[in-house]
Amino acid sequence: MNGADALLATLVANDVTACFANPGTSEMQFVAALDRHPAMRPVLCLFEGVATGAADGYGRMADRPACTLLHHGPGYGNGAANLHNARRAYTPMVNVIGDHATYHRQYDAPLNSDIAALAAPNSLWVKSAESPDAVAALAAEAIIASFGPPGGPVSLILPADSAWLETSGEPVIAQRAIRPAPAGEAVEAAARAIRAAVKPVLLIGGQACRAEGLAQAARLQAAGIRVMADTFVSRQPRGAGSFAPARMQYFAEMALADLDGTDLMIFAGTTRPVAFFAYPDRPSVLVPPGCRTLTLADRAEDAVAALGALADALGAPREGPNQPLLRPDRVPSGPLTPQTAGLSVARNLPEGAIICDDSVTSGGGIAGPTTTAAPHEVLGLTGGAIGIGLPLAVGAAVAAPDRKVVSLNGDGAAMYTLQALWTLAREALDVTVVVFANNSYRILNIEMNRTGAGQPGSQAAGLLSLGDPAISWVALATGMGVPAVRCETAEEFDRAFANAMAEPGPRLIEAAIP
Ligand SMILES: Cc1ncc(C[n+]2csc(CCOP(=O)(O)OP(=O)(O)O)c2C)c(N)n1
Ligand SMILES: [Mg+2]
Repeated sequence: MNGADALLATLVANDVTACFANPGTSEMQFVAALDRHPAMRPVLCLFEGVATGAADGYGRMADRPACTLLHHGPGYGNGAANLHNARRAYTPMVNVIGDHATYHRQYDAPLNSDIAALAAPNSLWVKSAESPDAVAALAAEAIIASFGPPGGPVSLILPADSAWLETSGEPVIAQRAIRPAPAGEAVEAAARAIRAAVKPVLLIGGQACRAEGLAQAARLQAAGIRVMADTFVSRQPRGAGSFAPARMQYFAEMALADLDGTDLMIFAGTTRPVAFFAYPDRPSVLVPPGCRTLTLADRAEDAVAALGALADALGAPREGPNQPLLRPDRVPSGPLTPQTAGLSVARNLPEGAIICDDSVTSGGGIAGPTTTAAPHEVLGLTGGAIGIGLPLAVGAAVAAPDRKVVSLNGDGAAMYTLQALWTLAREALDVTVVVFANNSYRILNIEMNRTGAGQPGSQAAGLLSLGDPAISWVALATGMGVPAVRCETAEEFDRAFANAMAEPGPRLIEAAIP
């Protein structure tokens, strides 16, 4: 048994059984050891941003970490944007980063870098296994750290000699920490504050937006408290049978207008909301002036228990409002827009589907009608780094092979990590990819105006347009083995989407929207 075996044995013993990998020479021992540990499923990703985003999607759906296999600092660096997103989704994930043999580092060979420094900002925990005997215990430590609570990515650096040298020893089992229940005073204080408030709002995020949290939050809504969810949520049930909280608006002035008159904001599983960006003369903090704020449960605490206790304390009904099943009964017609596409998604989405949302300005068209679609779940962009919609879908489909996965992407967003299409085909994953092809970074055209940067001239407009040359998503997808169709009308999209929902396997729909 060598160090790589020790690592795989401990990962598998702790139920870490998926590895999204892009290997190099320093990882050859790990790759070879995969043959001796068949319980680990290796998934080749042709760019590290795909591997890290896939591990995020897997972790969100499985509630336990996948691992990645990354090559030195540069491999890690390529995966950093989606690790940033995963950190802000609090997703458990174990990055295994191959490094030079310990004695080789001193020679500063081309791939030498300060991996620990690179990994630190997006890792809850970073350590290097400096000997093969250290590997198993550190792997268990890494897994524990990734669970938090709240969870997040961790990074285990594996020098090549620690992987190839012999070691003995059993796999180490990690004990997962549980979320502490919030203090009784927090619940009592929240109940008191709500009784005294005129217009209280409960803001939920993270764990509070999962099914159990939503059910408790719905009880509070039934008791007269307005419940809102964070703008971007890691994983949230939606559709028939789920409580649909209002959402914090994206733009600061709209958020504050929506909150007008609110005199109390209580946070569960999240913190005080802030604007996504600063704009000249616009506020950063999305709490109305004079409004009191109070934390019921922070991100590490058991927000579900806290919401339940608060609902009990306020004598809320046992059950709150749930969404009905109301599917659009007619095929939408006319030009294809995000709105007509949303109707088609709502009509055809199967029960249990998982939507991976990186659809930027097209998202609003889908969100509305799907609130009464068949029950499904949505994985959102928690860290603002676009290019997650395709990788998330890879990981979600590996974690939940019996569920249909739908990946919704802006054309700009999809171009960051389009290599994921190849992995979808290679692994025959049941994923339908929609690319909203408006040939534009549309949101940035809106932001150009909002930031007061002025009207774009031809140079500036060129940086916001994807139209010249136009990207053929059908060519890109078929070139990587994914069957694809382009739709230009609402009817065409409805048919293509219905077909994709009816058949298993990867599909891409290029939605040509104006
Ligand atoms: C990693 C990363 N790089 C750049 C950006 C800045 N950015 C935000 S939205 C956007 C363009 C989105 O375009 P697209 O996906 O086509 O959506 P659309 O606005 O057209 O709906 C860019 C480049 C970002 N958020 N993340
Ligand atoms: Mg676009």
